[in-house]
Amino acid sequence: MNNSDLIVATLRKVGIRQGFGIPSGNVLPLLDAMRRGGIDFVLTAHEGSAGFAAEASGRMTGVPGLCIATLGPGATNLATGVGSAFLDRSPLIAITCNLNCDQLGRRLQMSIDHHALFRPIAKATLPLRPGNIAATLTDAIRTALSEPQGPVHLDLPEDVALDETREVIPEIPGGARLGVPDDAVLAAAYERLAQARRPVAVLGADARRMRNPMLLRRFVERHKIPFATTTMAKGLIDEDHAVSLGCIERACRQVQRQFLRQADLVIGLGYDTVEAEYESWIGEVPLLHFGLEPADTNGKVAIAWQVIGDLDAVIDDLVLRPPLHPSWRDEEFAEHRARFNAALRPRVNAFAPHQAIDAVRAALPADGILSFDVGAHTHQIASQWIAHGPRSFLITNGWSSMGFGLPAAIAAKLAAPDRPSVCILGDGCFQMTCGELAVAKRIGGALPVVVLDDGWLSLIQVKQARRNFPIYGTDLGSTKDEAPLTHYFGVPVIAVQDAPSLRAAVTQALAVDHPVVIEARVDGSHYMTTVYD
Ligand SMILES: Cc1ncc(C[n+]2csc(CCOP(=O)(O)OP(=O)(O)O)c2C)c(N)n1
Ligand SMILES: [Mg+2]
Repeated sequence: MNNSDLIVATLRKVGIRQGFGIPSGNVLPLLDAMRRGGIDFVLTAHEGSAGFAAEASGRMTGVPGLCIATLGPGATNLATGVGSAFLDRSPLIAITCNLNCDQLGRRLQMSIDHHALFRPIAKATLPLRPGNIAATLTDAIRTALSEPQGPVHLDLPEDVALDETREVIPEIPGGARLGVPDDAVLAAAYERLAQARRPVAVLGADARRMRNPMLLRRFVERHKIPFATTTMAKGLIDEDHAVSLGCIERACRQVQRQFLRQADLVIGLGYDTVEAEYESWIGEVPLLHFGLEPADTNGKVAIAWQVIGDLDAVIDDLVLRPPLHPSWRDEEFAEHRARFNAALRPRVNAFAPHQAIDAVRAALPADGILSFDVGAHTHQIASQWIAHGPRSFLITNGWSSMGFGLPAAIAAKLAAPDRPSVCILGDGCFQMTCGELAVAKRIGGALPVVVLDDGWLSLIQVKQARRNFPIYGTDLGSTKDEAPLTHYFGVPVIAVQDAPSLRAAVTQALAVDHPVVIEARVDGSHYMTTVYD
């Protein structure tokens, strides 16, 4: 057995089934060990996508995602995806392959200091060296899975990859969870909660880490507390719930802020400020923060109490305490939702993004997975989409990088092949990652890829207009009057100009065994009012 075999056997024992990446000569020993050792290598079009796919895989499965790249430019490309796992807190192992040990640090083709590159965007960056492979992998896995979870980078010189080893496959560590807070801390939190007449819960990204997200639902139901979510926490409680308020800090955010500021207590549940800092929306309302880390604020937020610890244990404690009786009227939530939904769907004269998003939602079954990308469409989707369950709504909001949507959809297909999956991309994001369609085709299975073709980097164009900058450098070029392509890399294309055709196209594309690009030619004018209200 060589060190590559040891690495593959160990990662397989962790539960890793795929690694995403692009090979080079230096990667070949590891690639061949993957072939022999039962970890599929998924060749992507760009290493950034490999990182995003691995990140999404980590989120979907709870097992660290794996991505692989060559040195230098492979590593810098990969870094974009690794950064996503860092700010969005997903377990991930990123391996860069390298020159031989005696060449490291010299001025040689493609060679840079990988550890310096990954240090700011990984929880750890570790060299793999002979005799120390099993211990380094154990350390990496434990670190990636310990709260807050995140990426670990490993550097593998080619001679190390090829060296024979007598090391044995190690026992696989779990991640360290946070402790359970003292009774007194939990009791004080409940007491503070019991004083509130109009409490609102806001679920955040770290609540996704709960082993039992049903506790969140039990909490809001037992104490009759309405809940909103951040973008990444959508679906942890079915948003069709009677006390659901929807997503905050996205399209029509002012409607949400107005409601939240009527509260007399905000309860942050797994709230991670990387998605939206508290001070941007909380106003004067006091905060009761339950998190994996203390709330990061600008010092002006009225923090009533904080509880840091294992979220399952903390919320279970709140669920077991006597029910509270806030003074909300039941109708207030439905009234608010109606107001929010109406604001998100202004009257339009042409096929609009909000109509397209509703059409896709209508075509995707409730248990389906939506992956999408970064732009004005993200804001609209986050506010408008109804997410019914955990792990059904894949987006990056901490890292917020264009290019996430399509690789995430590919990873979701691999992680949950039986669940229907749809991907929505802005046309700018599509231009950045359309090569990944070839990957989706190789993998097979239905994957409607809906491109919201509005001809603009709309989010940036809207910002230009709102901030009185001339419109410049944001025009992608309209394709409205051109016949659509018949295929990208063998993936067929359907062009649609209205909501019923889009819904029908998605339904049709969900029934075949290959990806389909659905070009939705939309007019994004309403973003000007919905995205920046
Ligand atoms: C890697 C990266 N580069 C730039 C940005 C800044 N940015 C955010 S949204 C956006 C425009 C995206 O355009 P498109 O995909 O067409 O979506 P739209 O805004 O039109 O919905 C840009 C350039 C980013 N978030 N990530
Ligand atoms: Mg666009």
